[in-house]
Amino acid sequence: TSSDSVVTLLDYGAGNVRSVRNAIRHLGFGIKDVQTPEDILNANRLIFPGVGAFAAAMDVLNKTGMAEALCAYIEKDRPFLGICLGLQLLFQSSEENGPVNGLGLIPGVVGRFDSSNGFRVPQIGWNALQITKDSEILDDVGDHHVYFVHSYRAMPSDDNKEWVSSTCNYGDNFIASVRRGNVHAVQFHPEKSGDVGLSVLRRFLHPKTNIPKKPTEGKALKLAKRVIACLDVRANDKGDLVVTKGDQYDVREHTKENEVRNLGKPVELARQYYKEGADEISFLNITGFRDFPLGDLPMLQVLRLTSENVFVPLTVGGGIRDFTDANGRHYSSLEVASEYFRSGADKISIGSDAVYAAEDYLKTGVKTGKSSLEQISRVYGNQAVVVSIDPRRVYITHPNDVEFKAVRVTDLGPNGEEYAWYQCTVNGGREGRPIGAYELAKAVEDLGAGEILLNCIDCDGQGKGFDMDLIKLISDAVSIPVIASSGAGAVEHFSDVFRKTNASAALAAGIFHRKEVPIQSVKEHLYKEGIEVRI
Ligand code: 1PR
Repeated sequence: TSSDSVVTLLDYGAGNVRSVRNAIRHLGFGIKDVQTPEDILNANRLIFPGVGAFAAAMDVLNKTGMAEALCAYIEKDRPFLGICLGLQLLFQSSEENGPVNGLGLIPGVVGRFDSSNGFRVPQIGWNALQITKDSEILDDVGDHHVYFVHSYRAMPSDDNKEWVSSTCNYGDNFIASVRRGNVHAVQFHPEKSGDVGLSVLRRFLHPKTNIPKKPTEGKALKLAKRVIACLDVRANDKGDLVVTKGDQYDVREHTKENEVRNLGKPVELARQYYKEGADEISFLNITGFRDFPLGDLPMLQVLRLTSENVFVPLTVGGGIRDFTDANGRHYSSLEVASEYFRSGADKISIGSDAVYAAEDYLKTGVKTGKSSLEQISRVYGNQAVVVSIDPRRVYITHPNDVEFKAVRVTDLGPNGEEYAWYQCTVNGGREGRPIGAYELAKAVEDLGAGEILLNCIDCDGQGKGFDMDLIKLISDAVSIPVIASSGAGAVEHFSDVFRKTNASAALAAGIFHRKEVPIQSVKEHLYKEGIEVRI
């Protein structure tokens, strides 16, 4: 490789930059990792994908002498691309666990989004840019959505207007990208923004080639509702990892052999859904509660292979908890999660273990900081931690019959009951717990969850639509994003859930696997209905 086709990457080891690496390689470039400050000064082209928390990142940069080298490199107008925290660190300071000083190259303070005006924090999802000056690398973005995931943002002002190249609206009008000469930085994730994102990286890597602009259909205006494809994964009886799908969580065929239903191969299906326009892919290792996930190397391999050419966010769940193996070796849930992140996951999802953590928290009122949820969100940020809830509907005649939050149901119960509460379960729906979905959702938000994946055992695989009563209850109760799941059977179910509830995303499995309703049709339907989606 000639030095022209090598890009220098500043990875200080705080999180998953695997997807940035994969995207660079996908575009035909080699990678040289920064080991010393001199590597920064000698770079031809430098990419800085900031991950983790602002203070921790500045600490590393200061201690290693990289902060000084970065400032010198940027002051010399050398080709630079900062991503996410890699944009924020260019500013004077941040309020994240602070105030903490940044590199001080751009005037302004990075502050937290205000959730009091009804916007959910973190901002997770595909949003639109207002391009304020020519930035070259954004030439293909135009009217398309790009993927953001963050709780902090920098604001445009008179002092930094010479830098700002685009803004984005999410309650506030915040800085989405900056550019001065050869120095670029973006708040969104080009490596997770599909084809449009890859073109941002391509234009940075090949600045002088005249790549024609891509035509755009539709116009991105605001945060889009996400459509997520979910792959429930487990080993079948032969030991092969397959995508399966249950009816109310029962994944076995009702035949004499009683085999695990096999709907395809995880890596292939994920790729296909990415190409068809899925905004995100989730893998749920549905037997992770009993099999230790790090013993389950195939799942890590699935993530590694998928992230090589799927450039939208990947979530993985199943079995994230502390574990002691047969040899007495103890693994913390944080180690398990770290292994998932290193293998290409952007978010991890916790089911059973979050239920136990919430039960303890509600009992004692004390945040111990020791639960998986708390530990992982402290290290990787709230936006990286999803809590998956698996509730089952329990009908009651009167809301005061239980100590948990009940709702008046749209469809009466089998004995004419007018109310129901939603009982949380663990171990793939096998065991009911003394906590409701409402109580759980509020508790895990307190404990640091950044998003909720809301399933419903009654609706799973039924194709009769989402449980609106449940989704409304939960999406109104918390201020983090809620993903509606279970029961999608037709495109109208998606428009329904977005009209009638405050869900930020809708997830489906069966209809995609059985090719009954392609993702593209869901998107087209939502678009026609005037619901903002990424086309
Ligand atoms: O408890 O941390 O080990 O996590 C286990 C994870 O596996 C949880 O997220 C739990 O939801 C999931 N899980 C466990 N057992 C099953 C099962 O089906 N037997 N799958 C299971 C749950 C529901 C969704 C499904 C939607 C949409 N999955 O994944 O994809 O209901 O389906 P549909 O569109 O076909 O209706 P832990």
